[in-house]
Formats: sequence, structure tokens, C-alpha cells
Amino acid sequence: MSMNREQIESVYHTPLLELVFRAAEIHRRFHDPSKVQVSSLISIKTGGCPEDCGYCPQAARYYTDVKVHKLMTVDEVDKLSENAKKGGASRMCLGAAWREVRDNRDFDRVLEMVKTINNKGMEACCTLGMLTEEQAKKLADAGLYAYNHNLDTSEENYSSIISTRTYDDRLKTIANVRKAGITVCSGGIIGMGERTDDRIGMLHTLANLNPPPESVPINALVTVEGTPLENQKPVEIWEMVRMVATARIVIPTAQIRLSAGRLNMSMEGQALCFLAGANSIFAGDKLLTTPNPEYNQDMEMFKILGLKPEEAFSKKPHAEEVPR
Ligand code: SAM
Ligand code: DTB
Ligand code: SF4
Repeated sequence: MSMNREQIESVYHTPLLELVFRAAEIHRRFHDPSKVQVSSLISIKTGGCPEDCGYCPQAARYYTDVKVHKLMTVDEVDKLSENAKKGGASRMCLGAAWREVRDNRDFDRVLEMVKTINNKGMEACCTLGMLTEEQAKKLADAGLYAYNHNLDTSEENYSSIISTRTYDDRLKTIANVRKAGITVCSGGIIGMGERTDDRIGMLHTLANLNPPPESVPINALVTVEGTPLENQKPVEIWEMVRMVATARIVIPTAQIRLSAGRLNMSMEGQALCFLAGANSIFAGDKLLTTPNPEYNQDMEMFKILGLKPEEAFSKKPHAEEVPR
């Protein structure tokens, strides 16, 4: 049973330590707290995007340092996935700076990439922009496990961040992904100047998707010179902990992913996020275009905190409660 807006609001405003404690309890009821799912990101097509997302270094209209790169080859993806697998990643996430998927040879190539990743026994995830139902079915047939399509913020705040598409466009793609039987990865970004109500509103929309997303990335804005949001002040760790804990409580079945912004967090800060229910990270020294903690540093953190990378396909969608 999902929560209504008032309930989510009241969870969000719980005193911090009480909130973390409650989130930790729920986390333990639904998940193995010693396991963290490790994903690796590849930017298969970089920069030159026609959209105007205010946070994004890959939008063609902003003058950033990102170099445009056409679609990678299947071979390159194969090699990068093999390395990521050796490093303990169970999921490969392929990101493309596209507004939407077009039915052309590039899409056929992405389908081949998905098959290659699947053949390695890894979960394949894509984030390619908007999709039709038919395109989602093709991805499902190629063996795609998850599709990432973030709501980013609340419906009310959406047009202040992005004007080239609507919240409804986003929800439509998520519905198409769902219809094709692919698991949904959808979350957002904090630190864009949004109000607390926008964070609550976004979690409310996510929690009330039926079924809710299997994976919810919580990104802290990575400010990039040249983007409209370049001067936002950094997110405080307490806001990240609060957001993760609230997401954990309102969407207990989901994997909550501590996504962009970890470079600005201490190990202690991340430990609090794991305690509050985060159970997934992106590993590898690069996200799509911006830096991420070094792989060895993350493995050291896992060792210190007693965490282990989770094996591929070990979560069934909408897993029932696991016994303690
Ligand atoms: N073009 C596709 C789309 O927008 O859905 C896929 C790639 S896009 C880069 C994937 C997600 O990365 C965005 O929805 C956003 O949440 C996140 N993102 C992009 N730039 C970011 C930044 N500077 N800081 C934090 N998250 C960011
Ligand atoms: C998500 O929520 N975060 C990842 C992944 N999904 C695709 C991307 C973060 C990108 C951060 C900015 C960059 O590296 O370009
Ligand atoms: Fe393009 Fe995605 Fe960046 Fe928006 S977030 S500008 S759609 S790559």
C-alpha cells in the first residue's frame, strides 16, 4: 500500500535520527543489509543532446567541456562490460544523450549491446530518452533488464528545469517500459534549488506508480560549468540522508541508489546513507561525463563497512519481504 502525500510529508519531516532508525528497520525487513548492488555506467553516445535539461553537461545548447562522441561500437561495450564484471559489477547501464530513440541502425546496435551484456550474465540497463511501446518491446526481446528514466523533480517544478519535454512525456515512457515487462529505474536529483515540497512531490509520484519502480536513483546535483545550474550550492549530506531514508520508507521494495554526487560525500556520510537504506551505487571512476570515486576506494569502503556487492539477477521484481 503506497502512502498519500501527507503521510510522505510527515515521514520526510521526521527528526533525522529517528528517520534513519525507521528507515533502517524497514530496510532490514525487505532487503539483505549487507548487500549493495553495484552498477557500472557507460556513456555510449555522449553530448550534442537537443534537450535543455538545466543540470546536464550533455545538452548541445550549453557551452561545457563535454566532447561529443558518436555511438560506441558493440566491441567497445563488450570490453568495458567484461572489465566491470571482473570488478564485481552486476549491472551495466548504457546512457545515450538522446531526446528519444529513433528506429534506425543506431538503435539496432544498442539492441546488440544489450544482448552482449546479457550473454555475460550481467543485468543490462539502458537510459536512452523517450521510448515508444514498440521500441520498449524490442529492448525487452533483446533481454533488457531495466530502463532508467528519471522524473528528476516534482511535476510543478519540472518546467523550471526542462522545457523541451513534459512530465507526462516522462510518465508515458515509464508506462511503455512497464508494458514491455522491463523493470523500471526512476528517481531524481536534489540540489537544483527545488523546494522541500518538490522532493516530497517527486517521491509521492514515484511511490504511487503501480507498481512502483524497482530501482530509485537519488542523485545530488553535480554542478558543471556552462550549465544553467552551475552555481547551485552543494547539497548537504543531511539532505541526502533524509532523502534516501524517506525513499526507503515510502518505496520499501525498491533498490535505492546512491547515485551522482558521491565524490562530495565522506565515507561516514555514505555509511549513514547505507544505514538509511541505500543499497546500490554506481562504481567506476566516471559516471557519464563527470568523475566518480575510484573503484579501489569504493571497495575499501565496502570492506570497512562490511558490505558486499550483490550478484546479478538476485532480486526478483517486487520481492516479498525477506525473513530476518
Ligand atoms: N538522455 C537520457 C535522459 O535524459 O533520460 C538519458 C541520459 S541522462 C544524462 C540520465 C539522468 O542523469 C538524468 O535524468 C539526470 O537525472 C541525471 N543527470 C544528468 N546530469 C546530471 C548532473 N549534472 N547531476 C546529477 N544528475 C545528473
Ligand atoms: C542516474 O540517475 N544517474 C546516472 C544514471 N542515472 C544514468 C547519471 C548521472 C550523470 C551525472 C552527470 C554526468 O556524469 O554526466
Ligand atoms: Fe539530453 Fe538526457 Fe542530458 Fe537531458 S539529461 S540534456 S535528455 S542527455
